[in-house]
Amino acid sequence: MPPDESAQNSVTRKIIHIDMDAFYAAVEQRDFPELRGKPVVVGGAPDSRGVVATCSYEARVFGIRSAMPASHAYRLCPDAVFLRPRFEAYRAVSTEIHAIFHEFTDLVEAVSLDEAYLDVTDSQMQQGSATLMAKEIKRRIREATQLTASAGVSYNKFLAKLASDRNKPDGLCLILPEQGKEIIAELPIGNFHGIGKATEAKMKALGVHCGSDLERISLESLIQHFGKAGEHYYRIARGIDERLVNPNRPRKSWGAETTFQIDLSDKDEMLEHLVRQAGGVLQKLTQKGFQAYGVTVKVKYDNFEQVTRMRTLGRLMGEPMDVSQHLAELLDRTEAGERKVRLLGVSFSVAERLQSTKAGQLDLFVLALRQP
Ligand code: DCP
Ligand code: MG
Repeated sequence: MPPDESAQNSVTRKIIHIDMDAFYAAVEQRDFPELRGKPVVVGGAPDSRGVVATCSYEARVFGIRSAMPASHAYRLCPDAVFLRPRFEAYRAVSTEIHAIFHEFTDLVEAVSLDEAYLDVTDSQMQQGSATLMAKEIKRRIREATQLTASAGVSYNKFLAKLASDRNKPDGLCLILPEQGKEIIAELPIGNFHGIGKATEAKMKALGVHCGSDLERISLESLIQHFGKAGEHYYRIARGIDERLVNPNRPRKSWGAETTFQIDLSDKDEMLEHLVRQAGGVLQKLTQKGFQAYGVTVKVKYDNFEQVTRMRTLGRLMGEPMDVSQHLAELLDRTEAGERKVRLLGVSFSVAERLQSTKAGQLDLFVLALRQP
């Protein structure tokens, strides 16, 4: 499914990159406490032709690294504990952390078991602060898995990834738009994500040793030497990376929520707000050609207690319907009004994409909603 471009095309996006620390090794140290504080190498046996998948930070002190032959790792640290991977355990953790990511946004791109990008530009969690969201994600990961993750926060994927690597382990690093270019200028060319050994050598032959060298090379020259990738390098050198966060799973619901500065106590005001929110969401999802079949209202009371009420909408196409009536009924099934409300949210569960020929009919539907 194509990513949600409307959310991602804004000039300043908020991207979080999350990467677990020494992932396989950390899971082993969690599950076998006697391994904690020790050099642990996960991968092939030291007397085999296998390689190191990863190792604990205690093992990294000896110079052991991912992808190194296990026999070499053994020579560097004979006292290390060598373990075969237990993929089941790693997959279970991966499932847990991805569930956490999806609480913050639907725009989650899993890169591997332990790594993902999140586009939180439109997320209302943590008052919309990406840094606070990253902090909260780390906290929840630790709470759920007893493992640490590092987080990078920035305005594009390249810099978010760079940031997550900066303060490992258990790090949190923010790269602001005004800092991006300077950080890239000083970055050794071999540390650019996506530039492997071969490209690094080629870059150095062109006199490019760091980001500022790269910025001096013309676009034509970069394309001449690196083909299409040259364009990407040209932009990256300038802190520009417009790659979208590509959600791996199609999103199953579209929603919006707002935390109010001052808790609401007037029910009419709450309903008005819900109708407005629903209008915005429905417009977006119909533009994308999705059909809503269910609506959920979320209410958080002033004591942070939260309830959701949902109902199905039935067939929508071709028959403009008054969603505000549904919203009113759902709100009636909560204690909103009797109790003060600090947050209201509305979301729609969506079905498959519609044929483009049906789009006109859906416009009618949105119109009906906007004028309850
Ligand atoms: N992995 C692998 N082979 C590699 C690199 C990684 O099998 N060449 C596996 C083992 C890692 C996991 O993928 O635990 C995640 O890879 P990372 O590059 O994120 O490395 P770690 O999480 O182990 O360490 P770091 O703290 O540097 O992220
Ligand atoms: Mg990792």
